[in-house]
Amino acid sequence: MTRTILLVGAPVDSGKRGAGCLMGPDAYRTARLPGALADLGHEVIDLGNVTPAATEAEPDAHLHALPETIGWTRALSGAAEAALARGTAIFLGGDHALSLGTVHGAAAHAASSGKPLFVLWLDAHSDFHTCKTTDSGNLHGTPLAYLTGRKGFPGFPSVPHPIPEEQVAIIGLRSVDGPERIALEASRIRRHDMRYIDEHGIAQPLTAFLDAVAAAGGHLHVSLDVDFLDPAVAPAVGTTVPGGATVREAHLAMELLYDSGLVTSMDLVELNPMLDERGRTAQLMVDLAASAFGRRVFDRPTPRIL
Ligand code: B3U
Ligand code: MN
Ligand code: MN
Repeated sequence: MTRTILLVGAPVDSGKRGAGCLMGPDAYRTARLPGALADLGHEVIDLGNVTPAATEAEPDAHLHALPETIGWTRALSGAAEAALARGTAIFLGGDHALSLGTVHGAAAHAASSGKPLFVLWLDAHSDFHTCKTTDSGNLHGTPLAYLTGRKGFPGFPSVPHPIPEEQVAIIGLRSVDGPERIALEASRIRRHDMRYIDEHGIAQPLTAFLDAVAAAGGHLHVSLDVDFLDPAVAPAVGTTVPGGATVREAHLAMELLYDSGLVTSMDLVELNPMLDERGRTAQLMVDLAASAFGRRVFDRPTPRIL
């Protein structure tokens, strides 16, 4: 199935302290993401980079770059909603704080289409802190709490379309802080740590989630954090955690996503080109995005594994 794919640059670097993610969108362009998608037959439209909205918000002593992140959230929500009205959107990050905005906009788009929005979070971390529980003060650790409608985000845009918890799946977990664990365990969020993947493979939890999306007739937003991958194959990220997904596990996940035909938007987040080795992480992320949009060795669907 060929699509119209909108590329939206989101050079967000305010979600944590170490700079560099602002170079991500250009790294993806340099690694030929637009060409790779066009080679698959898609119409690719690069909308350029978004800039943060002006905001009156006051800085906060504990939360790093709060006003800037609120400005990004506003701008990216609008940009996401506008892009989704035209086709499938891929957001080129930028750190994971960008999802505060992109998923906010995707939720608005889904609501106006009368469809439920499902969110797949591929990440070492659960990003389930509120502004009150984060120890680091780094807002890239908060989007899933905001988007599911948890309280504790003063100054941020309101969340008129919170994602119901059972419509969220996190896969790849291996670094979860205490308050996040307590909140997750009290939630209906589907969550799979690396041990689960070691025991069952990645296809089983992903296929189960995709079946739920299909049964509900939902839209699917995928948020792919570079640190979902093992740092040995994807070093260009500030928050490396050993024991991540292999290249093959990640490609299989992307191939299953393509086969499902359900993906309506995707974030590529946390790539820090300053930390890369000869562009290998950027290239791997581009290759994964290509798999998610139809690149394959043989033209056949992956057999069901469940
Ligand atoms: N949970 C920690 C670490 C973290 C979350 N997301 C990333 N790192 N990338 C925190 O700072 O909230
Ligand atoms: Mn993340
Ligand atoms: Mn992460």
